[in-house]
Amino acid sequence: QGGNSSVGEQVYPFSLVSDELSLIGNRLREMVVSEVPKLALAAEYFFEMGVEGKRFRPTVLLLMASSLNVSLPESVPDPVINFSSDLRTRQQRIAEITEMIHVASLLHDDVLDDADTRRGVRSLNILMGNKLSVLAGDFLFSRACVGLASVKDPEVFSLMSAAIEHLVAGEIMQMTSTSEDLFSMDQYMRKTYYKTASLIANSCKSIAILAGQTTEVAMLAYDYGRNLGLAYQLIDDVLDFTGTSASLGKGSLSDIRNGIITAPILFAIEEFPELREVINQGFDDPKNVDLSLEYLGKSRGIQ
Ligand code: GRG
Repeated sequence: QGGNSSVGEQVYPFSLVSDELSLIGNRLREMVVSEVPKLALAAEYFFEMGVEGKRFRPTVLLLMASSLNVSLPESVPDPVINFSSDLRTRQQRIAEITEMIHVASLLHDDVLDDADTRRGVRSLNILMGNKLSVLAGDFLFSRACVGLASVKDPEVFSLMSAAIEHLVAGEIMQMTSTSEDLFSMDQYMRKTYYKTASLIANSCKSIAILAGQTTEVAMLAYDYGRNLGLAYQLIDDVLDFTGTSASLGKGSLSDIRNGIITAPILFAIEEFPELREVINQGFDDPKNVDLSLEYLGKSRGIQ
């Protein structure tokens, strides 16, 4: 982030909106102020400098705003940042709220998965306990709702609310998958839409609606966000499979260790059909754990 927006031919998307991203970082820290000190401490944990994450969602949304707002009056000098300050401010709210919902879901996710690391540091559930982590996530959701109300657009409110519901649905799909679901690529894509892509799709659509774009353009923004979100989660799942603990900021192969079957595992099963049987038999038996890690290790060596 920061610095020149281009080096040679390459343009870094983050630097096109780096000033706005730091504004959003400040706003997020302001939005989680609470008179209950322990809650404020917990809620701001993943908004601190150094553990703020990649800010992928706000970056996409700000860039989407830049590309869609340009069809509004031509007199405005800088289409990237200073388009119409009121419109741009409302779109910044969407970027902040989206990031806040994302962080809230990470807090809950780490409790559900009993994760000990997040963003390369100790997860909040390890640091302050599961109960405080859940409550901090709830607090962030309620602050996100307050932010959403300030945007004053009922359609955007319902799109973003649906995205929150989809996060829950995706997580439940992941938790309650039958063996057939687990080994189905279709089901994997469905779960991935709910768990990851819906939030990006619906927030992109919200940016288009606020820009006053037609229903057709808003749907294109939605499709763009949906496809980007699906690709993002696929890459995240591949990295869990191919990365090392040091590069990931968490243990590698953590999905399979948690009983979660992702696309790369499905592809590994195509290569080693015996792996399906081993996974089916469960990881309670250390022999199965060793055997499946051996298959996965071979598969990882091939790609
Ligand atoms: C109570 C509304 C509510 C939700 C709870 C736990 C849960 C339901 C949903 C979790 C969904 C989840 C964890 C999806 C994973 C999405 C994902 C790709 C996370 C990693 O995103 P990055 O790489 O992370 O953008 P950083 O750390 O950079 O922000």
